[in-house]
Amino acid sequence: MTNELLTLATDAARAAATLLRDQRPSTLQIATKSTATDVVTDMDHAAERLLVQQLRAARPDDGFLGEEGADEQGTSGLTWVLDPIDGTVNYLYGIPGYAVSIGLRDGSGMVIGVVCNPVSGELWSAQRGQGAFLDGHPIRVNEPTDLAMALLATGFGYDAARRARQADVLRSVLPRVRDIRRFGAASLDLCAVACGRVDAYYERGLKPWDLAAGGLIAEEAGARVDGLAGRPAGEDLVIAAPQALFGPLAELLAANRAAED
Ligand code: LIP
Repeated sequence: MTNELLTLATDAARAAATLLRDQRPSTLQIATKSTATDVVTDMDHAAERLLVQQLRAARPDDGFLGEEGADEQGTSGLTWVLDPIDGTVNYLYGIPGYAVSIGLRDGSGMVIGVVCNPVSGELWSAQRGQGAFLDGHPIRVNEPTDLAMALLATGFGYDAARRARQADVLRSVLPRVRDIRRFGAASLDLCAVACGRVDAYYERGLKPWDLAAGGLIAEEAGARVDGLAGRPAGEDLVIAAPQALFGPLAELLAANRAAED
């Protein structure tokens, strides 16, 4: 059954990606959310409506949880976790680093994940226990063992006080690693870990829809995706890294209280 669900999610992601890429108005209607820099556009809402409409048509009994307001319990035991535009600020500025992220979860966790970059056309996917793929080709994480040679991705919140703390953490991390990349979309950061474009990723403050699909894709590509001190990956902190790198990175982040404001 998961093959059919993956096909459904892939088709929906590509439909939303086409909408975002080809029907982006020259002037986006913008509103703000948690802070003045936390924006949502009319295209975020349009893409989420399209995703819910297309998925619900095939799966009327499933639940929905979306960044822009979709929130339905469902009766099937399956819930679609949607980020219609992950990397909204990049979309607003015309930076080609945003994604449509579709996860499906059951009572045991994530079942499938699909992340599509509308500009590059790249589509990452995974089914629980069946590996991770980029455009249908199998992908695996890098296997570095030396943190000092690791290329890390991270991100920052919208709240100024949290950003100050995240800068403090970054100040300690940056000299201990090869370098840092800040792409601006968590789902693409997690997919970058999955296909070896970066060695690891960490960020505090991710919402379920940021993590759902990309977290499964990274895990199925061989990454450990967790929080600190045995806690699961979540809003406190997400660390995605190859097994050999996870411990040293987690130790460095814990020493700098990266899971605290
Ligand atoms: C984004 C995340 C990213 C984070 C950004 C922003 P959004 O999500 O994917 O990792 O660093 O600040 O939260 O708001 O574009 O959906």
